[in-house]
Amino acid sequence: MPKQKILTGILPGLVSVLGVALAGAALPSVAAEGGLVTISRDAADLPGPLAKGAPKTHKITIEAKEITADLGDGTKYNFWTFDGKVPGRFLRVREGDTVELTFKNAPDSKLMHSIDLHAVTGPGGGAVATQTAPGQSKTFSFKALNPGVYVYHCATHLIHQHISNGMYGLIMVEPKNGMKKVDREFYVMQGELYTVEKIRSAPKGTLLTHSPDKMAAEQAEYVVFNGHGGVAPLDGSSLTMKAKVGETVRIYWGVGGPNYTSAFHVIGEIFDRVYNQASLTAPALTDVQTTVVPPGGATVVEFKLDVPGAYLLVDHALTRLYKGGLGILAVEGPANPAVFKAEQTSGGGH
Ligand SMILES: [Cu+2]
Repeated sequence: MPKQKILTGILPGLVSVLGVALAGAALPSVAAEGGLVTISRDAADLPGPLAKGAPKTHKITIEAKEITADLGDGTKYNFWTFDGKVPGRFLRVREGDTVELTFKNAPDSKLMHSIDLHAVTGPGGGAVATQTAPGQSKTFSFKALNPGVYVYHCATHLIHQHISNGMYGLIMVEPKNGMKKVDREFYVMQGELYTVEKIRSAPKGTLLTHSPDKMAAEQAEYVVFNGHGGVAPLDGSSLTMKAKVGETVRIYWGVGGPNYTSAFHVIGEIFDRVYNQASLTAPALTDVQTTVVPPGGATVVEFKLDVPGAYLLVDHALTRLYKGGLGILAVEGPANPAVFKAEQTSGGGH
């Protein structure tokens, strides 16, 4: 089908198309096409809450890896990653714990890399201690003094390029008494890619090229969630999550950026609680539609699922939806006509 026909036929009805397509079990896959490696981290890939107890020391090793991978729309990109995934893994420690962090840079890397964790109290957040050449490693330790959910990122010149290319993640410092239990937790981070090629203009299989000029102008071609730059049904897949009616979900939402502030919103839901700016010690906001998350910042939101269907995670600066910024929370379970009642509409016929 000609690209223009797809755009005019599907884009205006994207939400309804997805709503129909995802009511059943057939979800778009996050797996890359053609066997090419995907760096997109599954949004359900994070450790559970920590057991309570005396302060501990966590020995953590993180390795910088430069990987060519599928972008989620059939094109390829040279990602720079922590441990081969975007975002880097969700680190979880407790207030008062000590972290002994060994930072490695893979032998086949072309560049220096490092790590700056916003949970660190100390120069550079660790970046001054971890500027690491390919094949080398550095170790430093820090005490997690302040509870919260913090961004970490590479802080090697050009920092914004290292972040854009995928070097960001979240570290949670749980409050001493932990958080209230929820049924499911998800981990999503928003980022931007600056490519010479316009989005959806290059043939499948093309290795895209980073554009320093577009990065300097803050004109991203792609807005990615967990490094995934595809929008189902335009590109065949999106970042997907699954849950059930009756469950309460918590989403840790961080922005690597490097430049765009996110207006985080879930289409069809209302956040029952927002831990604004990822502060876990201030009282949570209640009943929030959209919450603002700056680059290098995070939020934590919770909501109960009352009605089955597909709920779209977006940056409500909605131009970015069409640049790849889409997550789909597919909720299965019995209909709940007391809360929502509608005739199923055809997604394609509008
Ligand atoms: Cu780096």
